[in-house]
Amino acid sequence: MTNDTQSPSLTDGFHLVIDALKHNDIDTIFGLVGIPITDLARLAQAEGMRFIGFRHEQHAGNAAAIAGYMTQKPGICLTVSAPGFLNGLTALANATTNCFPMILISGSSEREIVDLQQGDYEEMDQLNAAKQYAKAAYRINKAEDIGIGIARAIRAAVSGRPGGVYLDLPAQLLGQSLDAALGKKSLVKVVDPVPRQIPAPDSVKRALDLLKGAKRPLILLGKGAAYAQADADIRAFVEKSGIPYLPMSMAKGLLPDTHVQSASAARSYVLAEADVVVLIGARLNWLLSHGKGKTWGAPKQFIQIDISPTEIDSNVAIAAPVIGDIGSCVAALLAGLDAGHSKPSAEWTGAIAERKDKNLTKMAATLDQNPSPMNFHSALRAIRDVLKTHPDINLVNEGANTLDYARSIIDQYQPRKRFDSGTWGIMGIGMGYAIGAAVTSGLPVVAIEGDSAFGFSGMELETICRYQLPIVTIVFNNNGVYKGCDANLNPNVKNDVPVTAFVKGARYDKMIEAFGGIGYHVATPAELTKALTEAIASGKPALINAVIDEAAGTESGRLTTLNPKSGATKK
Ligand code: ADP
Ligand code: TZD
Repeated sequence: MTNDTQSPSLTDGFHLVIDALKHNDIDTIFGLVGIPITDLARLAQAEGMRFIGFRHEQHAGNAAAIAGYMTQKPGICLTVSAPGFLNGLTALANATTNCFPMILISGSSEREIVDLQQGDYEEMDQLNAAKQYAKAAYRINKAEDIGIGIARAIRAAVSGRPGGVYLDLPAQLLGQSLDAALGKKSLVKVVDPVPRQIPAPDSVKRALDLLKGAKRPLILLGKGAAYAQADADIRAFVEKSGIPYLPMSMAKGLLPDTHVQSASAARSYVLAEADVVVLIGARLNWLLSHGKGKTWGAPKQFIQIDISPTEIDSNVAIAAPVIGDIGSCVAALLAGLDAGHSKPSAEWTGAIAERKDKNLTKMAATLDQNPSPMNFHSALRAIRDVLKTHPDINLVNEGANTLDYARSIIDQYQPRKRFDSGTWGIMGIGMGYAIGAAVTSGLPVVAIEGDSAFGFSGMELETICRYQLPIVTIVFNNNGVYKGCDANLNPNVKNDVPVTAFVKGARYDKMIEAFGGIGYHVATPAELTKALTEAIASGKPALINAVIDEAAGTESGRLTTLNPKSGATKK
């Protein structure tokens, strides 16, 4: 350890970093060791923190980000310089994009050599590289600044709109000594890191007035609403107002998906027909067709609750912005509702109920089929029925068809239990989010993964087995990206591999067996039910290789229209 030979009256950069994190109740670091941070990880462990070591920094970063989302405390990811930092940077950018609080801490090489570009080991100007992908980026150069630097990083990550923060720790900083008493005094405990931001009363009144005149109101809950941990008030607002609501994918479970006011099964209808829409922690980005066009049908007026003032009018005009933290804003709206709010008309709620019934009956018929080989629907039916009996399980989900179908078929019953590709539609979050969720909650995780999606983070199965985490990964194996039945288009190379194809009949279950986990290979819904039930009950790392019809699904799932088409695919 670094401090073995140190005089008791001295401390150093290594110790101060760990002391500063612990001083702010941070108890876990996700990372990957090497020069110059190996001893930092050792010290963290020696000081009673958990260090969860990964096989690739992107997944450590994703674990940190999801831990941040679950707890409102920044998740910490620790990496080495240049390449390790860059591997973590994708996760930092993804966290910022999704408004998850995390801090990427990377060691960096000698400043004088980096700045003169003299070719140091893992040389890179990391601070400047990070700036454009992070909410904030800082470097600490002096040991006595570690306390304030960590405080600054924490506050930047969690206050206002949460996001990813980069913290650069030059190798020589870690080795710097400082008088121990001075060091102790330099630590900073962040006071009120997530301050309430109370909305202006006139903005609340404007919103309530608009709502009062609505004939076909709709509430849209986004993952900002889930993040805010204002679950009781959000539920009370929905129920007291009587307004139908739609959850965005990660807001599922904020109210149970089986709630009578959920309009999920009539999504297209309510988006097109609503006249006043209350956005609570949801952005009008591509996931909501930018608030305009065919999806949104007739012109409508928006009430938008968000902590970030510049989110307002980002895509369409917002009639009633309410700026503040969701807890305070929803509480204010709720208080305002008491004064003579009338519930939406039976005509509106009745029309929605009718659509829901029709769509649910149609979906039930599709789900009840038992094609051979299994398709997305029959596999997801089996999973849905098992998960119904485990409402507190964390669900991770990525892929194209696997993501789109699972999102609509698997119900969530509790808040902040669903973690998916999110705002970027990124592949590769699977095992990182699963590990982050398992470590943070101490509860089991089921990760439903397209076979392509799984491949991005598959090596973390070793991490899952090493830490014996209760994670069941289900790989929807249809032999390729989207589907597995594309043709070779190469006129010059006979039997060339189609661009979307993988090895046919791959046995992903064998991968986890290599690390001592339990592998299952299933081809029918009944086998899937049995394997999943057993795997969850075991509490052990498991992987279920679920064989799915390689012709099922569509290219890019529900995003087919986003694909520009070339001559190659047109013929
Ligand atoms: P979704 O993808 O579910 O639609 P988004 O990630 O697009 O959700 O939107 C989340 C929004 O929530 C962001 O605009 C963010 O600023 C906002 N937000 C996050 N946390 C809070 C909070 N505590 N209070 C208010 N707004 C928040
Ligand atoms: N790379 C990254 C980082 N993110 C992406 N979204 C993609 C590539 C492109 N992509 C998608 O948008 S979905 C997907 C890729 C590669 C995988 C789809 O195949 P799958 O899922 O096997 O995971 P389905 O369920 O079989 O469609």
